Amino acid sequence: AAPVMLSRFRGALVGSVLGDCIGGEFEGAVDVPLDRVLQHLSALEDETRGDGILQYSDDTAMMRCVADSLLTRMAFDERDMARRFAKEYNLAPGRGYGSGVIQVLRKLASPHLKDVFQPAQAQFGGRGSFGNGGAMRAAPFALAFKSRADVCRYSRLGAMLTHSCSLGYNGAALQALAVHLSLQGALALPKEFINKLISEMEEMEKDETAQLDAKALNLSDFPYCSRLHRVKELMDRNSVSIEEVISELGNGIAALQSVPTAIFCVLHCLEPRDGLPERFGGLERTIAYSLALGGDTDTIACMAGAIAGAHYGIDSIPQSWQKSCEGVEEADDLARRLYDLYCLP
Ligand code: 8NA
Ligand code: MG
Ligand code: MG
Repeated sequence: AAPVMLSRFRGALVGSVLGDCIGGEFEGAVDVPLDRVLQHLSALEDETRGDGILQYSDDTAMMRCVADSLLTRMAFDERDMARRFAKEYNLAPGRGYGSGVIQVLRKLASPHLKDVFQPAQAQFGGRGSFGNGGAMRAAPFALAFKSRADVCRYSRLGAMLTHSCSLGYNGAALQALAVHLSLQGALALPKEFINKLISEMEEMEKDETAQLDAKALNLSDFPYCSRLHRVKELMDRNSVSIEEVISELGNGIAALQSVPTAIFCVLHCLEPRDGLPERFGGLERTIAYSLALGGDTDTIACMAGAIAGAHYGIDSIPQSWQKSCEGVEEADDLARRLYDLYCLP
């Protein structure tokens, strides 16, 4: 079974980078007609295309820091990971970071900083960020840790370096868990997959801090659980419009409005869908569909790409797509090394 698992690991990180690079085209767009998505995707197959390779953004830059840190330290080391985020931002500040997180990354660069979690806690008047920046980089946690409990614990801590609101770090844990389950082949039974995520989030959202944050933001008591129940309802429908998905699940930069959405994209595209080319495999459908939702397309496609890539494996990803995106080889290398680490007794 080793080659299958290796293919899934590589698919997860390469899928994540592809979503980021390919999705960047429509980031922030309100209305993205499917025609435009398909045009953008078919341009990837055109080798004579003159506009060069698609660049990755903050999503991939930070995912690489997470993977590098886990590989170097062979464990979660908050100081090392924080240092890598700060250094990466300093080297390439123009990768499209969220406007709030920049302040955290600047503070994390200080050699005098005692508590690396403190800068994130000072964000947004002390409430912390609920953005999807913790979730967009969470995939490597699922490749570094075997048990569900560890995947949860460390993806949350890793997110807390920049996102101290529970909506931010619980969204990261949800994304890491989805990749974890997908690596195990859990998407073969979609209903069980979503039920497992719901029961995990029920545990997480029972927490007092999660309850208080939800109240302070005027959300229902178990915000992720209630979105995941909506995902389940949408799965049961024969046809779902893009508009319904956006209004039920969201497509924004908040983790709550994008992680469940990314999970839905993967589930919805397990089967062929009207409007998407028949020659597309599941990973291609997932990325195409994520882009068509508009909004935070690079991040939603990045998260959906990681979950889908873990399910379908590296061989499902067209070579032309891989060649069109910056950072694919590096992501593939990180995935192979995380696989070796994972296989250590
Ligand atoms: P962040 O922590 O700066 O959060 C992103 C944004 O969410 C902030 O700038 C705020 O507007 C808002 N926000 C978060 N928490 C709160 C709060 N407690 N109260 C009020 N407002 C809040 O950065 P991040 O790392 O979470 O951001 C990730 C996203 O930004 C990714 O999608 C990434 O690609 C990037 N990005 C997105 C867009 C876009 O148009 N969708 C554009 C540029 C960059
Ligand atoms: Mg981005
Ligand atoms: Mg984004």
